[in-house]
Amino acid sequence: MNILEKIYSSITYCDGGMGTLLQARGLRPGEMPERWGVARADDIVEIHARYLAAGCHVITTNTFGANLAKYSLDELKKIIPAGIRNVRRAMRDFSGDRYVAFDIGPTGKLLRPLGDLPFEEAVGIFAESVKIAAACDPDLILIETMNDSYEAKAAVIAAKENCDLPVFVTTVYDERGKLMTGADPAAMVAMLEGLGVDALGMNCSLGPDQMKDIVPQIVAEASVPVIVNPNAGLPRTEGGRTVFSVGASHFAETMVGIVKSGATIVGGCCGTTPDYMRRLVEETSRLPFNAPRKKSHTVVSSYTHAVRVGEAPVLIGERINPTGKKRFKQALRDGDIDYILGEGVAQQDAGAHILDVNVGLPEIDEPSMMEDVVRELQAVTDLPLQLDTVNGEAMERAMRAYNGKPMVNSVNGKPESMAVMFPLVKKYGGVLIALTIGEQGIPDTAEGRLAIAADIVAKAEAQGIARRDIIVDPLAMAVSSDPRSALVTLDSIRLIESTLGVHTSLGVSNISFGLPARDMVTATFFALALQNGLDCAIMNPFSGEMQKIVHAYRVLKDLDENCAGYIAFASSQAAPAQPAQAAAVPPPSAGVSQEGTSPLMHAIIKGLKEKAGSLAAAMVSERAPLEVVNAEIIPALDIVGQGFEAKTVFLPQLLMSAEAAKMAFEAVKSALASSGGGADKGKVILATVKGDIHDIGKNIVKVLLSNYGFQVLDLGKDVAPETICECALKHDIRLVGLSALMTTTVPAMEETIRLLRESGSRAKVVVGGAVLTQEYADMIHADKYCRDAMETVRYAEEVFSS
Ligand code: B12
Repeated sequence: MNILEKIYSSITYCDGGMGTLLQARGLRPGEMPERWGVARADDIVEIHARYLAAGCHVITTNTFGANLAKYSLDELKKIIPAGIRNVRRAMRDFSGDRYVAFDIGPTGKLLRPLGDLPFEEAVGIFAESVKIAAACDPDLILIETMNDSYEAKAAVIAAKENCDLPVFVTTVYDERGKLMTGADPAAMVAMLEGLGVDALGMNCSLGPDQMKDIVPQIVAEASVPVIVNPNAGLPRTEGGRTVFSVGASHFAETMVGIVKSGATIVGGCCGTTPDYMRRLVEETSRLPFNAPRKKSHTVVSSYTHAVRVGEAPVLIGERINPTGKKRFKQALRDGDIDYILGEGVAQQDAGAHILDVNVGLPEIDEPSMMEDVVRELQAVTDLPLQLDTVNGEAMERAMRAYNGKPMVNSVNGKPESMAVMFPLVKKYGGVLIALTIGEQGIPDTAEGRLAIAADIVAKAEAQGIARRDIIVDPLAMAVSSDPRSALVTLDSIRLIESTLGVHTSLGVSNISFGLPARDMVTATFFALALQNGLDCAIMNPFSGEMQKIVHAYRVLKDLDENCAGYIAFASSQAAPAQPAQAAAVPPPSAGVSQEGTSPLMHAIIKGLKEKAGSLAAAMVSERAPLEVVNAEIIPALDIVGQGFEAKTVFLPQLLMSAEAAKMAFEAVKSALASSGGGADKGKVILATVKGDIHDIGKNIVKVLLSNYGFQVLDLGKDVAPETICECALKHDIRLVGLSALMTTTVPAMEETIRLLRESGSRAKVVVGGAVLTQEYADMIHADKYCRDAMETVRYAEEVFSS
């Protein structure tokens, strides 16, 4: 039977760790394990054979790092075929269901916006490996150890575009069930199933004990088989060697619970050996097989979380759309993305759950603008997006760039529309909004609209798009021009939902077009639509009337535990200073407390670069520049840092905030008073220590020292102790300033001080950075600890005047 038949018929066993076994056979630190496939093929074959003997079905090739980011194409052409050949050789002596999994690990580089690697380059890197592997005929592709959902998406696209092999994906969760870049299991399942993977789950980083609570979350969401390949517990270092905390018996016993909770493809990762797998097979092979169950819920996702449709009203913010908005049109013409991002952030604050993104203007390049806006929006908001365009190229570029499972707005009943949108949804995944517009326009009866919806659903299903991934929009026309319009739409919602079993969405604002005091009509219509079963509304989240309806509706429908959301909203209404913004619906899932923040702090917290820059520039004309730094920029970053620690803020947001803080500081820099009068008071070295890339604080210190007349030799960030030492000796430096922001990099600071002293340098060392305290500074024998930049200037004056 082939691998797809196998995973739907019985528990399937993957193999366990490879790296740790190679180390035991002499793999040196820093040596590339994949090269052993060619140079030490017999060792690799023997390890594979031991896993086969233990009862494993899926044997992973030793090609984890075999990609263009680490090897030349010529070398890949040797390593990858050798990797697949080695598994086949090992299998010769074994019968039964055995499969070769071509293994793909991460590139080792961070994708934009976290790092430098563009998404399409990542796709290209993986594509080369897939092409070489596909020619050697493995049984499946296993994309594993992915800790960034975006990189996982790049790898899946590369696999799907370059071969027809089944694709399995496992990602790395932390103990709280989040990827490094923030995704929870529901978000990962939504995106990966949307991309059409055949099995998914988790591996590495944790042991079975830490994974057992996360597995049910994946099983509850997934329609495909769930893979669980844990480490042999958590690693620790003993005498320079990595050892793992869990033995084979405990591993296998814990895996029993994991299989019972629904995982059907199981194996091991770092630290596990053939013995672990043998015990695993012994303990679990007689357990009943929990065949994966198809789920029927409708889900969209962002890079952090999923939004489920059908439980409570889903609010889709309509403000990123040029229709009828002069300012927005101008922003599009000027390429003023920051304005658009601001609209996104504000709607999230006002309680939107999803953001509609429409940037269509005839005079602009819509595909490029759509792609840019989608990429940038994802850096400032973690809400799922509804991609809103009829332009196929714009839709494809947006879907590719999107890090999750989007809403796709829209398809209609015309064949040409379906021909464009269905293949895109099939390839990239998404929930498709189906408008009830046919060849003859919009029918004026509910039955007519149902017929179009039924036709779209049937044709989509025939193309392999699940019914749950279609939401019907029965359309609302202005009641001022057609008095029966609202009634027909309300009937359509009921009829379509009860007949087709799909969810519905509606742009509700249109109904009141042409009437005065539109909000009143729109909000009442919205309430009626909700009562008739409407699931999603494309609406203006800043409308107070709409907010009132949503909050009251949630209370009346028992969707608001202890009426907490309603009470918060009502009290915000009572406080006149804060209109609709105060109580989101329900409170935004992610973010940080922003109470009492100024507009500049808000811009930094939200990562709005341009805005932070212009606000800071305006502020320095009224306030002392250093005060802007100390009372605005640093506290804003502190708030983001606290959110990061509490796991409500994730790396992409942290990064955007850092960028915004830098922009703000750039604006402040030129205004910082120079009291040095161009004097050369002496040379000072500044550096952020080895292993640490935080440099905002160090750069502030640099600007101040320079402005006070010191010549700063800035060695940058992540600087080795030797480099600092060499420079200090070469220039006979009298003062070295070291910065460290992480507890883990304080030892590098200590090492630098030690080396400076040993080298005979006469430099005094001043240390700083958020993590340092006077106590730490004493412990590592620094001459001085300075809390901020101004204190550093004073100390420098002291050193050079003595
Ligand atoms: C911005 C930021 C980032 C940005 C940095 C961008 C950049 N170019 O600097 C990015 C997104 C890249 C980042 C990455 C990471 N970060 Co970070 N980051 C922060 C954040 C939010 C703000 C830091 C900052 O710039 N503050 C503002 C500046 C002005 O303050 P400051 O540096 O303290 O500087 C002042 C004084 O300390 C002093 N000073 C500073 N340097 C010097 C030097 C001398 C000589 C002197 C005398 C004085 C002095 O004067 C300055 C001005 O008054 C902090 C949280 C926080 N509140 O500190 C986390 C934080 C430092 N990061 C953290 C972590 C964990 C990380 C990552 C490991 C995350 C990850 N999983 O990848 C990576 C680290 C990668 C690495 N190897 O370094 C943790 C560290 C935890 C710890 N205690 O060890 C923090 C504390 C967040 C948290 N609460 O968890 N981060």
